Amino acid sequence: MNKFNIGPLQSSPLIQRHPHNPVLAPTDVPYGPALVFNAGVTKFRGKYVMVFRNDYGDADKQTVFAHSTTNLGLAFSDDGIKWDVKSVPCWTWNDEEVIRVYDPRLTVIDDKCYICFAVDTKHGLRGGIATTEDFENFEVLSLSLPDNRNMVLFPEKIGGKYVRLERPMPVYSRGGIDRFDMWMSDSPDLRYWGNSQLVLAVENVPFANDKIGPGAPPVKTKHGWLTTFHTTDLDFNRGKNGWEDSWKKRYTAGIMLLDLENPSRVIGMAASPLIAPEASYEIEGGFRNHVIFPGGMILEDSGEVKIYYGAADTVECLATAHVDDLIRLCLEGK
Ligand code: BMA
Repeated sequence: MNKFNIGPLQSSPLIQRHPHNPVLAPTDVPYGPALVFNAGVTKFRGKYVMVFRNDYGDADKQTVFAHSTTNLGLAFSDDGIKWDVKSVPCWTWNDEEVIRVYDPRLTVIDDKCYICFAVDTKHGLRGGIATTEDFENFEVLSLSLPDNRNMVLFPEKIGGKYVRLERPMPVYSRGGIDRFDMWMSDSPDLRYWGNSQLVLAVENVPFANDKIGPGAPPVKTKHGWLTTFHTTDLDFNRGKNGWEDSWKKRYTAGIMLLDLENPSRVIGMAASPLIAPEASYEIEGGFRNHVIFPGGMILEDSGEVKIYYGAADTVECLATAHVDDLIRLCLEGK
C-alpha cells in the first residue's frame, strides 16, 4: 500500500481553461455514448482532427455497460474549439481476442497520420500503433506485448529512428502494486520496437504516489521536446467519488521537457501539476471525478499551446498556455 497521501493540488496559474469547456460532451455526439473523453487531437491537412473515446451506458442511472462496448468517435474542427462530430463511430474493434480499443493519441509524421491506442485483449492490455488516411480504415502496424499502454509517437524521427513514449505495467518487480513509470523505445519502421529506456520514474514526480504515464504526443521547441504526462495519486480516505461505489484515485497533468537528441533525458519538469482537477466538470457529476487525462497538445504559430484532456472520464476539455511559460516552468522546476 502507498504510505503517504499527496494532499490538495492546484493547477498552474499559467494555464487557462477554455471558456467553452467542455469542448466535447456526450450530448454533442449523435449516437448516444454516456461518456466522451480521452481524445487524441492533431492538425492534419489543414483541419483539427479529434479521435475520442466513447463509453456507453445510462447517464441518468449513472451506470456504464461492460467494457466491450467502448469504441472511438471522430470530429473535425476549423478552430480546435467547435467540433463537427461524425454521425457514426470511426473504429470499433471486437474480435475473438480484442475486447476494446480506447485512449487514442494522434501524431502526424511526414504528412501521414498515426494513431496510438490501448487495446484490452483476453490475454492482457496492449499498446498499438496504426495509420490511417481517412479515419475510417486503420492499418495496425504494431501491437506490444502485455502489459503496456499510453503510447505516444514523436512527430519526427530522432537519430534516424521513430520514437515512442510508453508505460509498461510491471507488477511483480514493483512490489505487487501500481508503481508504474514512463519508458521510451525506438523503431526503424514503426513495427519493431526496441532499445527501451526508462524516461521518468514515478518516485521522481512529487505529486504522484501511484503511477505516471505519457500524455499527449510531444511538441518540438528549440529548448527540447515539450510533453505532458498524467500522474495518479491514491488516497484511501477518498470514498464515493463518481458513479462507482468508490474511486480513490486522482489524475493530474504534469509537464516536462525532454532532450531534443536524446529524449530519454529529462531536461526539466514542473514540480507541481500543470492541470489539477478543480473545475466543476472535473470534480463533480462525472463517472470518475478528479481525473485529468491529457491526450492532445498543439503548438500554434502564435506560441499558444492547446492542451486537450479528458475530464472526469466523462467529457473532453481544452486548456491553453503560452509555450514560453511552459518551457520556463519546466526549466525552473517549480
Ligand atoms: C486509466 C485509463 C484511462 C482512464 C483513467 C481514469 O487507467 O483507463 O483510460 O481515464 O484510468 O479512470
